[in-house]
Amino acid sequence: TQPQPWWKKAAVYQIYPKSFNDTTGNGVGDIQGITQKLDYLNKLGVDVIWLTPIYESPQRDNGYDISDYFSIHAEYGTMEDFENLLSEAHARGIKVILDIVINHTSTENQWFIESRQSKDSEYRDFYIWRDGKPDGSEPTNWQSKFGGNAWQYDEATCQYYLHLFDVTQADLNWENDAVRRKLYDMMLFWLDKGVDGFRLDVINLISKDQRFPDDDGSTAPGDGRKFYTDGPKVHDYMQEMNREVFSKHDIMTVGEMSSTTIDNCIKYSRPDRNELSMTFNFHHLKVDYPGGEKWTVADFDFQQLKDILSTWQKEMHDGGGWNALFWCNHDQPRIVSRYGNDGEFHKESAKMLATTIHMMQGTPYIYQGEEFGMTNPKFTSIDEYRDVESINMFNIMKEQGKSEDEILEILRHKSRDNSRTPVQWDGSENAGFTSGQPWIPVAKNFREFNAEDAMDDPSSVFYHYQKLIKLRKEYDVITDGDYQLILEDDPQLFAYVRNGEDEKLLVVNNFYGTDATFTLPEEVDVNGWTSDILLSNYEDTANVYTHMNLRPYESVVFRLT
Ligand code: TEU
Repeated sequence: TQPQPWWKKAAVYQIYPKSFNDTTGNGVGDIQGITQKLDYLNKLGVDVIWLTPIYESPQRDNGYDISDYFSIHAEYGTMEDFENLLSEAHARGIKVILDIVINHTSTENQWFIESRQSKDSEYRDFYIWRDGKPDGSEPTNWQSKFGGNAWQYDEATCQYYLHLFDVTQADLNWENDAVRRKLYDMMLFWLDKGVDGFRLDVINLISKDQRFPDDDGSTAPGDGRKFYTDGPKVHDYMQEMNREVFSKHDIMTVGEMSSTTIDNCIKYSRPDRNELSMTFNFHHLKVDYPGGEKWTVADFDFQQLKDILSTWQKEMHDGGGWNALFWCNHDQPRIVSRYGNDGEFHKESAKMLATTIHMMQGTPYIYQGEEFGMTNPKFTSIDEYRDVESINMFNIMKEQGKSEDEILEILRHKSRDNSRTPVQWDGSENAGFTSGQPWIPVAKNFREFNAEDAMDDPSSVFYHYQKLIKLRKEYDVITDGDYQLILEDDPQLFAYVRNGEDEKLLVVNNFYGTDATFTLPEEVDVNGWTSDILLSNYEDTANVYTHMNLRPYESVVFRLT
């Protein structure tokens, strides 16, 4: 049998450099700021750090709009700073993976600048150019994910280019061999420097249906997703990329999969298909989108959450795929403010949520600040927002006739900026993030929740994450066991069993701020087994796994042998 790949027992920490740690006083985080915090990350126990894009970029979408794949964005530092970070991380046994954005580039990228100049440019076919419809309107009715039509007319050549995201993020033409070759060479350049893998941005959108049809609107008006999500050639491209790039190094790769399916994720991540190590999907983070609508305020649907996570656990396991496990990233509101409680039960609920996801099968990801329970900032004015999507949606909702108060309430729950406020390192000015003016306001609760206080408190959320990371290394059942949801219909409990060779884990989580009772169902056959408590978020949880009275947000992990 093959040895297990190292990333199956790893925990990954996501860094959004802009908001992580500023050493120069310009209000923007930087690479040296990351290097300074490596000891902190080492203490947490993470094995890998993932940096969201650090390449040269006009920063319309905070680096997801790359203008030069081969250089470092000047505000973040220099190539030397990056090489130094890499060697300092490696010296501590921490691997570094880069975010690679290859569905699109910035329109300031040299390739696009040349492409737009003339129809004869040698770079013309690097992007997706089309004539308008006979009446001059856009080639298709597809909507951009950031609002508005996904095609932009360009006067120089009287054609439209496709941009699934912002108008400054032009989609690359993956049908063109030369594009793919250039991108593979670029990835090899970073691997040669010693990076340990990639997070691939919206990688399941790269293959477009070349007929470019209009969407009939059956899912949502102008929803073009079915014509480019997990598109016709995407698995061929992944296999080619694996052959040309990944297979040459011992690395991990994680694909960000927008609106994907389990079948596709099994294909992307099953080892014998030689595509990716694992996949991110977002279905469990859409259970507060009633009728698929993100831009509205709604409670999360707890039954749906259990159902989605459990289905993915089971089917990815049975199909031989591998999940990335996560609650938070730079596009999602903070989980403790969302499915937890950021008031009275902050600590309990933050720990409970962590346990729920970390005891599942897959590789867990922790987003900066999550490890001590950072919350949504609850901004009260549009002037505090920076995100291009939030600002676009603010304007669109205003045009639709919503009141400003209503829109601000929606943004307080749904904006991507909820997770992009500076990391709260301590209780000093600007939360210790910068000595200057932060590029986005610091959340007002930084004196209440910060890393320094968490480090000083043995019962903090930080040490709970530290334990979870350690448990994964100690107990193979976390990595290998199968998954069984129990008490499926319980309105308050998310309970499951992980079945290993000769050990089991019983994980019981109360998702609400009121008491709940748990009775072990008969289907879990553990007669005569003994139990240990591996982890709990209350100090005095009794070691009785057959029947329990759970307190608000109580969460317990029993190991049965
Ligand atoms: O996000 C892709 C994506 O589909 C989303 O999570 C998106 O942000 C969301 O649907 C908007 O509501 C990735 C990056 O993570 C994101 O930050 C970038 O803006 C986007 O790709 C474009 O590169």
